Amino acid sequence: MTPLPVFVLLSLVCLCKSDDRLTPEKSLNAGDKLVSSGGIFALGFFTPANSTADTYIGIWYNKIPERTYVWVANRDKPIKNGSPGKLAMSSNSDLVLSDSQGRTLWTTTNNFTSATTGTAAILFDSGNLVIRLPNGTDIWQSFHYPTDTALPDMVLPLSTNDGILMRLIAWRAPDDPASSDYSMGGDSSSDLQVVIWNGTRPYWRRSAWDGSLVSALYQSNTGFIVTETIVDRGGELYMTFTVSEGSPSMRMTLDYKGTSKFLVWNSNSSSWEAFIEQPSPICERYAYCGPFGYCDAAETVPKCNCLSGFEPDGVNFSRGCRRKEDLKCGIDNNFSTLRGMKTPDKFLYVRNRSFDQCTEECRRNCSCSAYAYANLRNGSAYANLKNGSGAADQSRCLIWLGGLVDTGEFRDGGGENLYLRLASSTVDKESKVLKIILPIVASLLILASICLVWICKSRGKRRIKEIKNKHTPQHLQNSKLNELENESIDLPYICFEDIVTATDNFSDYKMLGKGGFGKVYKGLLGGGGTEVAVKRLSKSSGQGAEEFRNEVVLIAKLQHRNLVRLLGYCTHEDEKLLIYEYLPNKSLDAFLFGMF
Ligand SMILES: *[C@@H]1O[C@H](CO)[C@@H](O)[C@H](O)[C@H]1NC(C)=O
Ligand SMILES: *[C@@H]1O[C@H](CO)[C@@H](O)[C@H](O)[C@H]1NC(C)=O
Ligand SMILES: *[C@@H]1O[C@H](CO)[C@@H](O)[C@H](O)[C@H]1NC(C)=O
Ligand SMILES: *[C@@H]1O[C@H](CO)[C@@H](O)[C@H](O)[C@H]1NC(C)=O
Ligand SMILES: *[C@@H]1O[C@H](CO)[C@@H](O)[C@H](O)[C@H]1NC(C)=O
Ligand SMILES: *[C@@H]1O[C@H](CO)[C@@H](O)[C@H](O)[C@H]1NC(C)=O
Ligand SMILES: *[C@@H]1O[C@H](CO)[C@@H](O)[C@H](O)[C@H]1NC(C)=O
Ligand SMILES: *[C@@H]1O[C@H](CO)[C@@H](O)[C@H](O)[C@H]1NC(C)=O
Ligand SMILES: *[C@@H]1O[C@H](CO)[C@@H](O)[C@H](O)[C@H]1NC(C)=O
Ligand SMILES: *[C@@H]1O[C@H](CO)[C@@H](O)[C@H](O)[C@H]1NC(C)=O
Ligand SMILES: CC(=O)N[C@H]1CO[C@H](CO)[C@@H](O)[C@@H]1O
Repeated sequence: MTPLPVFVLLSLVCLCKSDDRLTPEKSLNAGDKLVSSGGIFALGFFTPANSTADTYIGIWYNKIPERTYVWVANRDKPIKNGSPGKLAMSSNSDLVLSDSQGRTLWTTTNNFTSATTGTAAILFDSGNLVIRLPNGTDIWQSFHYPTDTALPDMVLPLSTNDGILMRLIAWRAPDDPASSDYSMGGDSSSDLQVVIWNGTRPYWRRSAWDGSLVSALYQSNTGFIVTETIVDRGGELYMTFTVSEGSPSMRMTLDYKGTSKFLVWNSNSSSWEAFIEQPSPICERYAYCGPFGYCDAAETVPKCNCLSGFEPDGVNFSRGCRRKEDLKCGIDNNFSTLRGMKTPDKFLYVRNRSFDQCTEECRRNCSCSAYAYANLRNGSAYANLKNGSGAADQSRCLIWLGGLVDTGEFRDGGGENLYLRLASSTVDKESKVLKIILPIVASLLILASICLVWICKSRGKRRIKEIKNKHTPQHLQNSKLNELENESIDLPYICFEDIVTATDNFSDYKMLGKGGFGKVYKGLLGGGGTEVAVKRLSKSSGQGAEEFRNEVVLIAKLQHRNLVRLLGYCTHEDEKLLIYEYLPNKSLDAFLFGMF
């Protein structure tokens, strides 16, 4: 017996087992797996723990001991009875999964009629399985057909031109990948919000998008940075999250109980740790306190409350709240401003309105109970929402006819103004009470503000000292940016040369991460050891001076305990830079606005 055939056989087996791609010539059979080039993800056949003999094709983390599936091809059509399956590339460049009897259980549908030699299905280190033509064009990718998991750099559509929105759909049980009733994705009726559904009923809802926080930096206690961004691709809106280079594995998943979780792999404890869960606590559930009611999660025992001017309708909140005083149509046009609110659901999105027109829209309709207004352009990457009647409409006038469900108060900042219609007598009564209390409060306030001004002054001096080499804005190129000075934000301009020094001329080894907005670098400012994270907006980000200015103002206003503090900004020719504090020990309890 010569050793040659054994060697050939062995090398063939090895090729099959370690390769990262399928071709028309090479299919995947039971026991084989594809492994991405860096060894991060694997694709192959699997049978879930505790399951019967059902077999699936899936993608999992190759290096993580706890088997974690991020994608399943044939979740609703398993290969039965342990029969060996085969995943192959058809002559028209589709992936086809078939069982031993040759029945097709799952297939991609690219509708390519001609065979193209050199086409391959490649598993990448991002966890994306891509069918790529020899000329480099991708005709299908698993990231466009997610199951229950979003991975970094995967984009989840919030609004698309064809109205087709992908949803994450939960597994039915921890060991059953079949589609359950829980799903999560953009709400196609408004294009403005993200919802978790239980069947067709909403289970959790994120506040309507107001154009603001389009990108944010979050830092974990182990130093990695998560950036969430809303990306505008020719009028279509996508949400995505990126993590800094060298971060542990992270994923966002909708679990079988309908809870969305951001999870990070902790290699010390060898387990997935959730750092964001929604809905959590229970009172974040959709419409938990009924119409005109909201839940106060800050109380030790979460408790339902009524919006001001309302009282509980009955002994408990099963019917929500009712007006203390009924509205009189045509007379009652007083709006009470509620600040920092989660916008309620079931709004009417009226296009192309100014703020005053929006007020009028609500005022003139007796059944209108509230309105809210935002300029979507105020965000740093404004989007052309579905045109309909023209391109430039960035207004977001929402009006509510009837009950306000699923609203709430953001205590940590964030949220927006909700203008609630109340009976004039209610408003009048409140203003009478104010007339008595006001003088007392006012005198207290004056005292307090004198103290505050004094404290702020001494603090401000200290902070400016911290950031050495602060220069006066001399590189500002246009008047728009000069307006930054007029905004009452105490934000230093940091000169470009200092940033170049701090980041070793934007060296790759200083890079913490990158995303659609650009790159983030770590640096030491002023030689004195102020560690900072520098966000260098890409020149192709399309972010103009106006958007940059808005973002700076916005972030400065939105300083939040979980948001990394903005220390300064810089512009230089067409460079735009934001300088954040870098605090490796900052805890990441929860997102201010949960991403999905
Ligand atoms: C492929 O063709 C089928 C039937 O003709 C159609 O339903 C499907 O949408 C097509 N897929 C694509 C990606 O065009
Ligand atoms: C690649 O080939 C496909 C089909 O032959 C074609 O539709 C596509 O436009 C090509 N892409 C590029 C970048 O040439
Ligand atoms: C499988 O069953 C064991 C014992 O009943 C249980 O501890 C484990 O959590 C189950 N695994 C899954 C994925 O359901
Ligand atoms: C989801 O809906 C089903 C049926 O409508 C219900 O039994 C279940 O309790 C709901 N789940 C949650 C978490 O509310
Ligand atoms: C919006 O309108 C402009 C011109 O009217 C057009 O170029 C663009 O494609 C439209 N966008 C969408 C999302 O329809
Ligand atoms: C794991 O342990 C090492 C050494 O104790 C520590 O430096 C590291 O921060 C820990 N990582 C996590 C994710 O806790
Ligand atoms: C609320 O009260 C109504 C009657 O007033 C009762 O039927 C219902 O069961 C109560 N709901 C809860 C959750 O206690
Ligand atoms: C209020 O607006 C809604 C929706 O536009 C409309 O159906 C309703 O008739 C209006 N009511 C009044 C009193 O104008
Ligand atoms: C948009 O930004 C401008 C200033 O940049 C501000 O005056 C205005 O109130 C903002 N509008 C909304 C609706 O947030
Ligand atoms: C928006 O309304 C104004 C009048 O208020 C009108 O001139 C303009 O054409 C409208 N734009 C769109 C995109 O409908
Ligand atoms: C407090 C207040 O603004 N009350 C007004 C409510 O609306 C009526 C009619 O529009 C006014 O007469 C009240 O002054």
